[in-house]
Amino acid sequence: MFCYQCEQTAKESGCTTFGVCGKDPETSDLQDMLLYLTQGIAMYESRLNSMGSRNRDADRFVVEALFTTVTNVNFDSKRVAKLIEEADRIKEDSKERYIRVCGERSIKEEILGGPAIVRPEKEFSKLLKQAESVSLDKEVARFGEDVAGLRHLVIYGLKGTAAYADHARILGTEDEKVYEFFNETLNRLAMGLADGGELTGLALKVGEVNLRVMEMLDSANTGTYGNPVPTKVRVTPLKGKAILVSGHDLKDLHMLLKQTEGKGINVYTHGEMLPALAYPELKKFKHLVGNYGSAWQNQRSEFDDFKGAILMTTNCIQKPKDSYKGRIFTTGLVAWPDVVHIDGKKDFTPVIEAALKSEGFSEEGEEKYITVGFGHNAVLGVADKVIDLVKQGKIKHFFLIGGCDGAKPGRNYYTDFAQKLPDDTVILTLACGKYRFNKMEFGEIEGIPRLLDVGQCNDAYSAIKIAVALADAFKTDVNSLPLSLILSWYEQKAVCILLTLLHLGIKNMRLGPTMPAFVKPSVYKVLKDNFNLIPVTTAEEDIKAILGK
Ligand code: SF4
Ligand code: SF3
Repeated sequence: MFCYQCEQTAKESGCTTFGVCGKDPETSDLQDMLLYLTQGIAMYESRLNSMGSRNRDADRFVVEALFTTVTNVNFDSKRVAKLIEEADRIKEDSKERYIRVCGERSIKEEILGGPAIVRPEKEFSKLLKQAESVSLDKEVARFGEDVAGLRHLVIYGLKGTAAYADHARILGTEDEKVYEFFNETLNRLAMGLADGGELTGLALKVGEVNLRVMEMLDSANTGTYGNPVPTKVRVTPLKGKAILVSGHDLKDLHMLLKQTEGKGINVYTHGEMLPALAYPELKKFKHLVGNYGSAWQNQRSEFDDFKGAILMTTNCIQKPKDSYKGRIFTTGLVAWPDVVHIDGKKDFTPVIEAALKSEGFSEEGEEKYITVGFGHNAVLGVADKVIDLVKQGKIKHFFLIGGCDGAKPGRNYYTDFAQKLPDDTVILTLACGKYRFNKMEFGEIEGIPRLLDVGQCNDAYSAIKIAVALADAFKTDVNSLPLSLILSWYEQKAVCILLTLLHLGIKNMRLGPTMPAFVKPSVYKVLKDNFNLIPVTTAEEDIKAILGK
């Protein structure tokens, strides 16, 4: 196995014997095999697309396959092996279509090799050997570290974008151009693209397409569930039976809320599901009572303590403890071996039964609340007031402190940073990294809360809209605003968001807790020279460097 796609990677260079995330070598290699076959599908589909022929099933499969290989999504080698079978079937279909369409148009078909012609072995042990032969370290051997690193930057960015495209698709929003981009990009990589300049351009293009995808997801979420509104959210449990819903998929939560209505079960959000509590069509369910726990890396103790059933809708899942293995469930693309997976029509009866069988909370926790729901609509609704406060010097600086959370000790940086900021600054935050400080008291500036929770990681789109609106109001550009971006990354969604911000030309961002292992020094130099992307140091030093005090 070889995997260095996340921040947690072993020795900051790569997991080679077992994933720090819990991914075993078998699953890791099979995921690389799935990625390889997906490139094969894309090789045919990109050619078909340029001839005006499309196949939505193949397009959707490409996106789902990429999302499956994101960190902390699928740990189940058997499920990945099934996807490999499906990939093979789709690829052979695409190939047939390619030959047929070329024939119909009297176009000479290209003789394709590599991923386009590989057929997965039928016998599992042989398949594993075959998968090993296409694991991503082979690219390092073939292209050298720097070029392979750039190719992987593109692939990991695509994986993140695929996750958002899949969420948007689930709510009925798709874009042909986006699918074409996935096909074309995977094709270029499969054809051996090795030019550093072109790869850098392609990485920024991933950022551009990701912006479009986040916009699609934003309109899918707000179009279906309404615009988030500032909402006081309880963060301690209520007495009674309970279900905890984690991950990013709002539709799963909505379906579960409908299925649990009137059943005497309280539903709580966990991790990245917290922003769901601010959507009008979700918060109207009285039994959606609040948030429990914090970010994904604390789940093993928090799920252990939770007195009900748990539903994982997407990443990030960790190896379940035996104490709750019988009451945790997965759905969608997230999976863990031997954990009950709910698919098809999403009948959540097993989750409901497990909740009713569990003891539930015997008493109420001490009342505690936080406020969420500051998406672009809510913040831009008070834009005039915010602009006035800036003009009067009452708000001196904005900080976007956002991104993924993780397990490493260095992540206290983000808590320190938020805590040490002067009172005349406003913090925008998003994604699960916010749990480092979202239960702290920051107060208000003339009625505007100093801490504004913009939403999930994909709501980076909201943050961008807010920044652009502020820049417009001050007749300047985003880089000239009194705004600093302090980002934390962990998995590949953070990679595509970073690429979006770079595509927008945003400079002077600070990134931590460490630089990605696949961003090699030569690539980092390009990012430093062109965008002044800076690694985080200490909260004191960085605040001083930004504010001069
Ligand atoms: Fe290692 Fe991260 Fe890959 Fe898991 S996803 S195997 S922790 S690099
Ligand atoms: Fe967190 Fe996994 Fe990235 Fe959506 S839940 S941000 S790490």
